Formats: sequence, structure tokens, C-alpha cells
Amino acid sequence: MSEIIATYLLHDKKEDLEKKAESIALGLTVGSWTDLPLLEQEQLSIHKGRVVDVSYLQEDDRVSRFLGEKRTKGLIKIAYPSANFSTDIPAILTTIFGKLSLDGEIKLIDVELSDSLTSEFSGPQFGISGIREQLGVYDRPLLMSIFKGVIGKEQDDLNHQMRLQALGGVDIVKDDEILFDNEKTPFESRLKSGLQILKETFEETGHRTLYAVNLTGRTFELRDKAKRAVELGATSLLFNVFAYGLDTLQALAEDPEIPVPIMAHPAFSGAITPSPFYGVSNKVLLGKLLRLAGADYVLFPSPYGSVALEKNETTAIAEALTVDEKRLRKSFPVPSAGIHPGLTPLLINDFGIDSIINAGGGIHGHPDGAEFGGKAFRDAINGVLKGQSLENAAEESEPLRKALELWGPPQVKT
Ligand code: 1AE
Repeated sequence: MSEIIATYLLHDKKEDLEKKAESIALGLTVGSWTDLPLLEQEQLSIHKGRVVDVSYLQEDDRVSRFLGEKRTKGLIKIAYPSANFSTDIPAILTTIFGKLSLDGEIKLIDVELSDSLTSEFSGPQFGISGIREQLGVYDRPLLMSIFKGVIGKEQDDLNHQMRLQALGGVDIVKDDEILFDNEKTPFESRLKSGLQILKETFEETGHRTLYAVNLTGRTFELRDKAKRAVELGATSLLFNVFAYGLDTLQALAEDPEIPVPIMAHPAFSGAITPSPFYGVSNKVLLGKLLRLAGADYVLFPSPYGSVALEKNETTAIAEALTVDEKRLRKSFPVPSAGIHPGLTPLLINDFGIDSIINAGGGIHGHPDGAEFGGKAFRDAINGVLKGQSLENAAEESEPLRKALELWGPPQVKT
């Protein structure tokens, strides 16, 4: 049966979670049920929500004190028949966590779509394998860098940064998500210049670099702007998906006239995910839903940098993006924020080679500049893959040695 099963974490005022689950399953589908005549019950049965499971968790006195009264903690799973909604993410979200998201201490922590429902979505157009093919790189994590300090700057400044990043051996350069259309570096000329620099560096070094230009502006302008970017030769688009909505990402990803990988930035997701009581889990929002909506690359805070998530949260996101799934390509996990070369062993250990190591300050802040920042990362990656310690790899790499002197090997618990 085509359906979606949603799992919720509750801290409920009442003690009877079975009753609560039943009221959600009916309330969000057919409404009151037992009073209906049998014939009507039969007619409506394909629309009726189903309680799949209810489990009680250890109550936490600190939580009850924090919320001002005793709470019952538990997990409930409800199945919603696909017959109730059109097959689009707005309809799904409104069904499974629309009004319900306003109903006290309840958090959506997982969603499972039946195969037939998943097959209604195209998912990533390129995914990990498609991006690797574009770059011709198959045997290591990719390296990405971010333009930094470019607001108010001239195109020449960006060109200089682009060149250094590419010469450093970076595979993908992304715009900073806070760089919008502006007079000094407007979208089209920024893209044209960036691509020209990358063409030149490719001719010089033979190393290919993709450029994720920030697709911004009003929602209804995005499609034409993205098509124009494709005409100009764009190799990727950066997209602040949570400022626009998942359905907007899906519309761009599905458009046959926009055949480029799309990179989802997590900006604004922190307004939805962090609470233990409310909102949506990172695994669902940044993992399952972004993959379903068609993100080819997904940025999220790593467990180590400046804006960190708990390690189990980050591995749950990466797992949702990469788990074998018959009908959807895999999205590239991009653990980010405050990343420097000293973190390379931890990142590869946590996320494997099918991930992207992404740094802004950790590349541009290298004592010898961004080119050497890129080289330090590439040498760290190669060393780790050869089984070397960072210190050993640094003996053969001056860029890495200087990076480690500045940032050090990480002082984090593993
Ligand atoms: C989680 C997003 C990280 C991001 O977008 C960004 O700009 C990071 O910059 P750095 O590496 O922290 O300088």
C-alpha cells in the first residue's frame, strides 16, 4: 500500500500515548471514525490513518521541570495513506506535520515513504556518481572551497580568489551563501568570469573545477535565471533551499532545461531542527527531504567546526543522503563550517570517501594564501588515504605543515 509513515517524539501532558496516537491518526485523516455508519467506514477506509507503533521512553525529570509539569515521553508512528495527498512535498508536510506541528511538544523525527510513493520523485539529477563523472575523480573525497569576504568587492577580487582556489586543487568552488545579486558582481558576469578563470586554470594545470554560483532572487525569477546560467555554461548552482522551500528546489531539479547539479545550503534550517521538543530532525530535513527534493550536494554543520552538530546527527544526515535506495540517486554529504586541514582524518573517518570536505576560512586563512590552503587539504587527504598520520603527511608537504602549525591537529574527542 502506498503510504508515508511518520515517527514523532512526544513529551505529552497526558499519560496515554496510545490515545494520543489514535487521535492523530484519525484527526489528520478521516476525522471521527467510530460514530460513522459502517458503509461510510468502508468507503473511507482507504483514507484512514493507522497507528503503527507506540513506545514509551524513560521520562526525564529535568524535562518535566523545564516544561513546568510532568510529561510522558514516547515515540509514536503513524501511517498516512497516499490516497490522501497529491504527490508533492507541500502536501506531504501539511498532512504529516501541518497543524500537528503546532500541537504542543511534538517533533517529527523520521519519515519512511513506500517505494511506490518514492518513485513519484526524481531525486538528485546527478548525485554522487554524476558529479564524480563530471570531475573524473572517483577515489577520494572531493575538496570544496567557499569565496570569502567578497561582499562589496569588485569582480577582479573574486577572479583572484577563484584562480587561487582552483590552482590549489579544489574540485568545486562555491559562492558564499550571503552573496546575492549586486551591482559590483552581478549574477551573469560573476558566472561568466568565474567560468573563464576555471577554463584558464584547467588549460594550465589539467585540473577541473566546478563553480556553484548562488541562485538568488524572487522565487518566480529563479527558473529563468537558472536557465540563463545553464546557457552560460554553469557547472553547478548553489541554492538557499530553506529560505525558499523544498518544493522550489524540486521544481528546479526536475526541470529538463536546468541540467546542472544543485547544491543545497542549510541556511535557515537551524530555525527548524535544533529543539529536542519541536520542529523536524536534521535527518529528515537535511537528509531524507533534501534527497527526495533533488539536492545533488547537501551542506550541513560537521561535528567539529565553528557551528557544530552532534556527531550522531551528522552521521544520520549522511546516512539518509547515501543509503542504497532503488529509486533515488545518492546526494553528496558536505560536512562544513570551521573546517581546516587538521580535521581531515576525522572527516574521512566519519563520512568516508563519498563525501566532500568544504572550507572557507580553512583555505583562505592559510599563511601562504588560498592556493596553499587548497594544497594543504589535498595533501592531507592523500596522506590519510595512504594510511599516514597527518604529521607524517606534513613531512612531505610544506603547505600542510604550515596549516597544522596554524590550526593544529584537532583537539576534539572522537
Ligand atoms: C554549514 C555551512 C557552512 C558555510 O556555508 C560556510 O560559509 C562556511 O565557512 P567556513 O568554512 O566556516 O569559513
